[in-house]
Amino acid sequence: MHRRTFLATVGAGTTVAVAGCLDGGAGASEYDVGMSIDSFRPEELTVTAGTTVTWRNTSSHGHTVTAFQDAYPDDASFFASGEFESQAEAEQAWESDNGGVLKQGDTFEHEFTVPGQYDYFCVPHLSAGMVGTVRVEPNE
Ligand SMILES: [Cu+2]
Repeated sequence: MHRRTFLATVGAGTTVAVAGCLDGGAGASEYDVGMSIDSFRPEELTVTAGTTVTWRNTSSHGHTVTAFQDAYPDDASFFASGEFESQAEAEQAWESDNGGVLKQGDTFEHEFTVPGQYDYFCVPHLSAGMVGTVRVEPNE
């Protein structure tokens, strides 16, 4: 009897956890840029300053979101999945152990505070033309 009670408690806890998962799943489906087998969708995105952009790997292939070095406004900073400090560092990390990879369903976020154009790419699929652009307009 004691054991049965214990199992029932676990069952109830599991039900709660699953419900929480479903809620999280719905929220996680919201993103700004998705990914196909070899492209960002959309390739170009325009937002206002202060916007946090969310990328989501909506494909089954591993990708990265990696800024092109210096292809962003002077006052802005480098950004990359894996939080690397530079394009070279991100590329080296990918070469060694797929550093910075976004697997299916993974997301990456970056807040754009400085107006201007930001060009980025996917390290393993640059040769396939997997590049993207975020344009940030002044927030007035
Ligand atoms: Cu890719």
